[in-house]
Amino acid sequence: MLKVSVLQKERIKYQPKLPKSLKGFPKLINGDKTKSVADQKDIEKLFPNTYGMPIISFEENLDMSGKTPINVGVILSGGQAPGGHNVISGIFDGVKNINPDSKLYGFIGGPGGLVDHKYIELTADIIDDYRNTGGFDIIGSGRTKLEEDWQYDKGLEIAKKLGLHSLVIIGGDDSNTNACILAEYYAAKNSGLNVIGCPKTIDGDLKNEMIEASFGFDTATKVYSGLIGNIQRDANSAKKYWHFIKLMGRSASHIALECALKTRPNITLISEEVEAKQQTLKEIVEYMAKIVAKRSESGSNFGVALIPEGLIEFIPEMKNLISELNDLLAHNESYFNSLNNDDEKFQYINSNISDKSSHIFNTLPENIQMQLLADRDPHGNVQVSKIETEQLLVNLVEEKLHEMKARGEYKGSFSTQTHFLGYEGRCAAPSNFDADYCYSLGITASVLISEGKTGYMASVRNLTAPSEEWIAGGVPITMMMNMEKRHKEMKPVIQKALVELDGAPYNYFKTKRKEWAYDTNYVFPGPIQYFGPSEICDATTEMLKLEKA
Ligand code: FBP
Repeated sequence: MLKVSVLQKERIKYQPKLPKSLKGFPKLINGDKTKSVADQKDIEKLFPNTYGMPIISFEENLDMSGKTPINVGVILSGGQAPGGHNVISGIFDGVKNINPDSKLYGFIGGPGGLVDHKYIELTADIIDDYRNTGGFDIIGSGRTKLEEDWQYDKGLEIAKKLGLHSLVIIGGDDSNTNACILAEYYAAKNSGLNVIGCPKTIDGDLKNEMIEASFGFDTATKVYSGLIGNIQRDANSAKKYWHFIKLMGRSASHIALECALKTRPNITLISEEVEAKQQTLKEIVEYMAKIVAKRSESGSNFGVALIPEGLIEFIPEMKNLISELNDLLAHNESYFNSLNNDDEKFQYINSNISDKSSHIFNTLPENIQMQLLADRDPHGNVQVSKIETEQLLVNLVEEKLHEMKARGEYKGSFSTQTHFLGYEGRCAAPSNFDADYCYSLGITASVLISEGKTGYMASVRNLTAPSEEWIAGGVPITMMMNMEKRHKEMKPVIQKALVELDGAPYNYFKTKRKEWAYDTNYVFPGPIQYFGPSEICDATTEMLKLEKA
């Protein structure tokens, strides 16, 4: 039994608000046939059974008669994101509503639980303790990549044993790519096991025309912005530190951009812009040092800089280096790990990457070199959360300011603090928006399941309108796919949504950033509010508001 705080007790009673079409039992409306965002021929060939399906939307219809019980298995995949428990409670309530004899099983510890046959039946007693709570601890999560037939077959074995009609995979772009591959595999085998995906990730990079937001982004950015606001207030009170804050977001800079829009710090780096402008590390450092120096002219030897976690991979020279390291280590990781000491490891790296990358590698401080060589995630990516980009930038900006001082271009003082905001927000109690959105996604998934759909992602749109008017339905996952090179091979994957440099949120930020850099314009958003007026408690992200304006 979980220990429950007073807030949590009250929060458990919260009844998530649902769109009209999900009240009662929705009727399915088939839209137009779909095609993938790119590489249509390749994707169609790889997904003959699940390609081209229509978009589905729901309409109100209260007829619930004659529905047979359904058994469902659910998997939480990848990094935690606020609201996961509400997706699960939505699925649970949805399948029980369809028929009280329906059963929901949770696979333990992520996709690995499916392969290893580790599961629990989720009953009302369990579910009720987790409603509107943060975290994924109801069944745990994991990053095991499902990529081999024997894994899919082990999944089918347990699904048959439990009489499952459907699996729901709650995950980000990689996990939903997996869901799509599984759906195709099981459809090709005529196995009767369907697969539905749900869009999760605090990174906000699983989004497109039909998926307006991944869940967890709203809560996580509210938590980070509350903390950034507190740091800004401290900076503005003490007036003695520059705070360099790295923010999670493995690849895209959505989190940094959203937090900047909410808090107006002095500097926000946007990785996508760095890449588009082909900015070098040196240029980024010069840009930051210039702002530090300019603020010091008016006596402001303090400030706040936001640094997206994924930045390092977007700096062109670093991108090449990391990609070469990823390829090298993907095929030779065990040999590399068997080398005796750091000298041998550095020698091995230097003799197996290009001269240009080797040169860059050798200009980096040793701690960053080691972090770049640390274990890859199961998808073969460098773990950017472990790279101290914030400290690297502090050191380089400091060096630059020394040079400027020597030339008489800078007279201020530069004292720093570094922070990394990531894990602080991933398991926070979901905001009202995420609580409502996730519960709606869960109910949506249950309807798609009861209608025997496979290869679909649950979708809830029109998210800046009151929740009553949200539009629920399903989107074929193949529609979001394209072919990308992963470790020298072309693979079908869901296209990652990066910050759009011609999009409204970035454009608004661009018009404001100079003013925010030199003056002190901080906003202090404070903590998430769960109880109170709707305009405070139910509001969603600045990015969605700007995108939909
Ligand atoms: P998902 O894409 O799985 O949602 O995870 C995103 C993330 O939170 C990133 O922001 C971060 O880089 C990464 O997970 C950290 O992973 P881990 O939890 O394995 O340290």
